[in-house]
Amino acid sequence: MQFHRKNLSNEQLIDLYKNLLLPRMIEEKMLLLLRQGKISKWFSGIGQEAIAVGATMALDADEWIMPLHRNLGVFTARNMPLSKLFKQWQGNKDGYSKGRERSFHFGTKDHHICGMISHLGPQLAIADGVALAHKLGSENKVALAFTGDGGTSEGDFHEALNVAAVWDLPVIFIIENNGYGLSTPVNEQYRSFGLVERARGYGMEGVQIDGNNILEVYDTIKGVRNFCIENQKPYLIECMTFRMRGHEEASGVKYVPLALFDLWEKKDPIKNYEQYLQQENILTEEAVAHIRNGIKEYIEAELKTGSQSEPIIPNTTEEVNDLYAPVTTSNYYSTINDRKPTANDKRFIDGIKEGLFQSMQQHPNLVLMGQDIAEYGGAFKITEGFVETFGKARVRNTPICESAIVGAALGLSLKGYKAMMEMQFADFATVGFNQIVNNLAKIYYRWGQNADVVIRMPTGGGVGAGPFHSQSNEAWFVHTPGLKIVYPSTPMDAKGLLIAAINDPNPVLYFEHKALYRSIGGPVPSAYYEIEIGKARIVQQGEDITVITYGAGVHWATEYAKNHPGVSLYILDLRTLLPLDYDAIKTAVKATGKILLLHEDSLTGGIGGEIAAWIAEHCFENLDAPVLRCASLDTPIPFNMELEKNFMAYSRLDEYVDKLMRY
Ligand SMILES: Cc1ncc(C[n+]2csc(CCOP(=O)(O)OP(=O)(O)O)c2C)c(N)n1
Repeated sequence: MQFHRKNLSNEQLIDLYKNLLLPRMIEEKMLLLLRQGKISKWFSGIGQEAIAVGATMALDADEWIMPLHRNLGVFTARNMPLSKLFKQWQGNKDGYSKGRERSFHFGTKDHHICGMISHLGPQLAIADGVALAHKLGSENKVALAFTGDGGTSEGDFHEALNVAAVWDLPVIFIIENNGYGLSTPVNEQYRSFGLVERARGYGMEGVQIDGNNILEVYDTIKGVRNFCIENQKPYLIECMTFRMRGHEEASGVKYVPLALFDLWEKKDPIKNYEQYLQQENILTEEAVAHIRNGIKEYIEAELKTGSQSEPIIPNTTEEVNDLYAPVTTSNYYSTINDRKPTANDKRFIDGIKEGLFQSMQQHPNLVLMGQDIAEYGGAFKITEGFVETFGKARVRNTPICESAIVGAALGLSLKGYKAMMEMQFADFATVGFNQIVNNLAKIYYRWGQNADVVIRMPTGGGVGAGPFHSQSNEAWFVHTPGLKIVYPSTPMDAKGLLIAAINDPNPVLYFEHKALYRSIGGPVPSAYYEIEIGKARIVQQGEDITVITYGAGVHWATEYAKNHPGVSLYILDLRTLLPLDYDAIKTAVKATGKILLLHEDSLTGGIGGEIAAWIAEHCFENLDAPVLRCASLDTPIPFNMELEKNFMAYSRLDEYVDKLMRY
C-alpha cells in the first residue's frame, strides 16, 4: 500500500492514526462483550475503518454526515463519548435515543450526524436536503452520505444522485464497496464494471479509490469537498474495501472464499498505516504501544461509566409525549382581529393558495418542492404566480422522484428550514411511502430531530380520473404514529389548516379534495390565521342522527340535510384525522345517540372503523342504535362516471340514514 503524506504534518498523521485505531479497538472489545451477552447485535466495520474515519476528518465538524451500520468511525471521529455510545448500544435511557433505537440507528444534532433507518438508501436524499440548505444560505459546506454496494441497487440511490446532479447540490456520496450485500456478492448485485461509472450517467464527477488507505481517503475527500463547494456540484466516490467479518456477528461468513480474507488481511488499513508511520520514523514501536495503551485505558474507563445505567422503567406518558415536537403558535383564528370574513367569498382552491402564499411571506425559510409547481403553477395551478414573487430557489420544480424529495424535505429540516412538498396526486405518495412513514413519522421519537415538513395531497374522486388519480389513501397514514393528518372541507379551513400545518414543526399530510377545488366557495378572512390542528368543527346541530365525516363527506351530509328537511342531522367535520378530536366526537355522539360515520374512503380499514370502535368503547351508554358506517365500495375506484358514482359512499347515504331513522 502506497502512502503519500503530501503536506500533512507529523501531528496530523498521528492524529489520523489515533482516530483510525480507536474504532478498531472499541470493536474488538465489543465483540468480546457480544459473546458475553452484554450487547445484543453488532455490525462490524473491521477492515473498513479508513473510510468512515478519513471522510469524517476531512469535513468540518458542523457538516452533516449520513452514516450507515458499519460506520462506528464516524461517531468516534466526531468525538462522541464511548460511555454514551455504549449506553446507546445497550438500549439505556441515557444513550442517544432513550432506549428506542438499536445499534447505529440514531443521530445527534450536536454532532451533525443523521441517524439511519434500516432501509439504507433513504439516507442519501436527506443529504440532498442539507446541501440544498447550504446552497440557499450560501454556506460553504457539504453534506456527506454513505451507501454500501448493495444499497446502490435501491431506487433511492438513483433518485438521490439524480436530484443532487439536477439541482447542483454540494453533496459527497460515498460508496463503501466491500464486495457483499449480506451474502450476495457484487456480481449478483450490478453489471457495471465499477459503481463509480454511474457518476457519468448522472452527469457528475466520480472517482474510485483504495478505501483501506487512510491517507488516500482523507486527501481525496478533502479535495472533493473543495470541489463540491467551489463548483456547487455533487461528487461520487467509490471506496474499494472488504468486510472482514460477517454481515452481522450472528450470520457467519461461510459464503466468502477464504482466499479473499487472506488477500484483504494484507491490506488491513491499520496495520499498513502503522507500518508506514514506523518506517518513516513518525512513530516508534514504543509510541505505538503507548497510544494503544492509552486507548485501552480510555475504553475501559468509558465502559465502566457506560455500564452504570439504571434499567429503564417505562413511562407511557413520556413515550406518548415524545411522539411530536412541541407546537408553539399564537395565530389561531379565534385570537385574530380580522374576524369578519372578507366581502367576497373565495373558492376552496383560493383558500389553499392564499394560505400557502402568506406562509411564504411569513417564513423566508420555507421552500416549496413539487413536480411542475414553478412556471407551470402545479397540476392544479395552486402555485401559479409564486415563482414570480418568491423566485425559483424557493419554488422548485422537481424531477419525478417522490422518495428523494420527501427525503430532501427532511434534510432541509435538519438545517432549520421548512419544506412543503406537493404530491402531484395523493396516489403518488406510494413511491415516497417509506420516507413518509419510516423517516418523517418516526425521527422525532427516535432521536429528537423534528421533521418540519408538509406534504400536500390532492386527493379523492368524483372527477372520473380512475384508480390512480382518485384514491382516498388517508387511512394508510392514519395508522402511522408521528404523522399529523389534516383534511379541510371549507375554504376558510383550507387556508387556516394549511398555515397551521406549515407552522407546526411536525410532519403534516394535508389532504385537499380535488373535487372541492372549484366547486366549493365560502368566506375566507384575509388575515394570516391558523385553524388549530386536532380540533373538529360542528357544521350544524341536529337531533335525529349524528353524521361524523370530513372532506367531501361534509358537503354530502349538508346537501342531504338541505334536501331532507324532515331529518335533523348533527354534522361533525373532523378536520384533523390524526390526532382525532375525541372530545368533539363524544359531544356529537351524545347529541343524538344515533351515529353515522361517512367517508369517501373504502369501508374496510377506513377511519370510520376506528372511530366506531372508539365510540363503542367510550360512549356505549349514549348510543340508541348500532354505529353505522357509510363508505365507498371495497374495490379500486373506477373510471366510468356511472361506475364511480356507484362506488361512492354518497350513493348509499339515503339508505343508511333511513336505516338509522327506522331503528
Ligand atoms: C430495503 C432493505 N432491504 C433489505 C434490507 C436487509 N439488509 C440489511 S443490510 C443488507 C446488506 C446491505 O449491503 P450493502 O449495502 O453492501 O452494505 P454492507 O452491509 O455491505 O455494508 C441487507 C440486505 C434492509 N435493511 N433494507
